[in-house]
Amino acid sequence: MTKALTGVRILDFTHVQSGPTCTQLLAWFGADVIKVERPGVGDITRGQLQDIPNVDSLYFTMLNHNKRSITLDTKNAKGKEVLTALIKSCDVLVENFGPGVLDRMGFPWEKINSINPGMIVASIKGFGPGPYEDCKVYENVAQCTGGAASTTGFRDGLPLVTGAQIGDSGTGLHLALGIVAALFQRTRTGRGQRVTAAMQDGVLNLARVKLRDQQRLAHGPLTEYSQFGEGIPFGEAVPRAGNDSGGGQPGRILKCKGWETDPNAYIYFITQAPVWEKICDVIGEPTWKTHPDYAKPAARLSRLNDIFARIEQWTMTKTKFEAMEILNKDDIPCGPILSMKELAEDQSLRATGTVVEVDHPTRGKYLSVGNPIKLSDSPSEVTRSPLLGEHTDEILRQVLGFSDHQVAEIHDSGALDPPRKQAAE
Ligand code: CAO
Repeated sequence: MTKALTGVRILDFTHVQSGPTCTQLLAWFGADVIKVERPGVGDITRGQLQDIPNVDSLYFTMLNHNKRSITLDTKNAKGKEVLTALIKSCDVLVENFGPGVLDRMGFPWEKINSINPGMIVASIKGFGPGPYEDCKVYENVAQCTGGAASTTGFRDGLPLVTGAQIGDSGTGLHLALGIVAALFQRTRTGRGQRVTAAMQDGVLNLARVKLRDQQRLAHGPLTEYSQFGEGIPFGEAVPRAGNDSGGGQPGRILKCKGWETDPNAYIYFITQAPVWEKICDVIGEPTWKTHPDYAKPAARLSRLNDIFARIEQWTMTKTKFEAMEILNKDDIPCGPILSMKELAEDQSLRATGTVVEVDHPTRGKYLSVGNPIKLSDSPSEVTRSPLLGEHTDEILRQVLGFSDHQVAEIHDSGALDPPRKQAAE
């Protein structure tokens, strides 16, 4: 069966997390992703956070499914020839090197464009043009500079980063969309183009509602924030709002049965206005349906702490799953706080392929997150990540069409060998 991106070939120069997330998605949609790695070293994540000695880490395997790996020293003269051949044979080059690396390698956009005018060159950098454009950036730097950290956490505590990798994986997702859009435009123009996604921009895009709130501050306090009900004045910038909901409906994380020993025995509970009367019935406060202090959303705003304390008295009598079942019958929006252990064991996520078991020749079986985007006519199978350089000869012969003699020459040139260490002075 053909897939959405069957026939698209990607020259994958990505490493660590942000870029690999992007190319993994493209591979799941059917693109042939050829990951170019440094001989002997490979993507640095192969050896990071290793749980089993000398085996590709889960960090690497979970970000590089469905790809092929070729090792190539692109600073070697013959290596540059092979890279040029790869540029001619691929549709898209994806990279997330530090600023200026591709230029220093001898492959600026103009050169790539002259080698293959149809090639789309997609890049992730930490920042767009501006004062920080030369900086190297990792996940938490992006979360901090993109507005997420200043708006995450509790008002009287430190800024917080979130466990969801919105800087790396979030920007990888943005880039993937840019690449697919550029591929679509190329069907009309025949031309390649540059696609860039800066991690700061990606995080700010995901923190868009907080820029909304920044502008609302000029017109008065943010009434849905707990601090309004607590009578604490707002400053010049959007404050951290704890677990307050980002929408217009107040929400909180509340304890459930077992919270004393289970760190995840909690539920997110939203007091959505249209179901307020049902909430009153469920928690055993039917008089609140008509009481002037509780009946209307505006009246409730200054009493949210008391209201949620009362709701929590009720949630503490139920497990998070019992509460979810009861509340959902009445369309009361809520969500149990699910641990990674619970998600790993969730059979419905297994059934949809969102959580998959993958077999790897040196690591054995492990769990991964499959393609979260489902296409009805382009199903995704998750296949294991490649070993370092596993497909080098296959790519040289089958993709680039090199003869035995040429392949031998490439081997002899040192382009496939780890760079020799410089002798100590
Ligand atoms: N052959 C020969 N050299 C290679 C090579 C290959 N196949 N692949 C990479 N290299 C070389 C590069 O040419 C570069 O050399 P120079 O510095 O001499 O030009 C060198 O490897 C280092 O590249 P780098 O700057 O990308 O890597 P780093 O480890 O120093 O920095 C990172 C890593 C992530 C901070 C940086 O790549 C970056 O800022 N990327 C953009 C933002 C990003 O994606 N960050 C998210 C990372 S995930 O948290």
